[in-house]
Amino acid sequence: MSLQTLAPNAATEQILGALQRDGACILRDVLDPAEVAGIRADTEPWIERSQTGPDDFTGRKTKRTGALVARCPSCRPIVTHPLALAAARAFLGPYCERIQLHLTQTIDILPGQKAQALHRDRLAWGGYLPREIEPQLNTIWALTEFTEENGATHVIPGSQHWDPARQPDRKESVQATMSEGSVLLYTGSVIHAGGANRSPAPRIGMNITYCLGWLRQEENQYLSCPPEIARGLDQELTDLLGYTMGNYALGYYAAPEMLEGLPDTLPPEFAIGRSIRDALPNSLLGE
Ligand SMILES: O=C(O)CCC(=O)C(=O)O
Ligand SMILES: [Fe+2]
Repeated sequence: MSLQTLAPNAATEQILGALQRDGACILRDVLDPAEVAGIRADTEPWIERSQTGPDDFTGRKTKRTGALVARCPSCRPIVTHPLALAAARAFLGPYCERIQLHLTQTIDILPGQKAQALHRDRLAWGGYLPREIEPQLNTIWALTEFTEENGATHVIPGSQHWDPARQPDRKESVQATMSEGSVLLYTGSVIHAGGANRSPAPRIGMNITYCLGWLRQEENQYLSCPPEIARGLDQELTDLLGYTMGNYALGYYAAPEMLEGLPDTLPPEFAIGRSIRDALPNSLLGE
């Protein structure tokens, strides 16, 4: 068994087919070396200052670094990468009106780190979501090559379809080996884990994940990228962060004071400096 590796110009339907069958697939060589180098340079000082994990799951020899939208401008086009967004919108579209950004995190697996416990990422929401709902689609961008020795992600193809009681065995997994600049796509339901790093150098991946617009985000995006920073970013990105309505009724806030002639509840765009006219639907503006 192995994961499908697709070309960067793969059609969304092809990606969706692979995700439905295996729960994961690789898109090879999506970023060019200059883009990877830019992200490495931007993230390096933050990774440098990050602590290793406090437990076995996060990894005592693994550094995790978040808030990448606010901290590292070169990560922003990756969050809105058309390939990843098209896949996420197609995969999650049946369950929501809007998708949102769930997590931004570099995962720097240092030499000597043991393999992570196999898991499903949807456990972030506990066991409350019905199985028929796919809540999450993940990307992990290879900022170094991913090899069997340095801890390429383990994935158990097809495990998203398993009976929840079935226990996974690492022997059933394959490793997502891939070149620098490639990306692994995997669902919130497929069983996977970070690998052991038996090499002398770090394995660095950038985990950018998306979820249904009506769920709570793993990384609090309003605190990680507050309005002062968000107001300078592109709308596609701020929509993903959550500075927009999740649907007609989801995500408004009460303005600090009544504004002449307009309702005192506002869509979140207003907090990042978009005009009321841009932020409110025409029906409320009487147009
Ligand atoms: O680092 C990896 O390859 C995967 C990490 C992971 O699955 C997680 O931390 O949830
Ligand atoms: Fe995971």
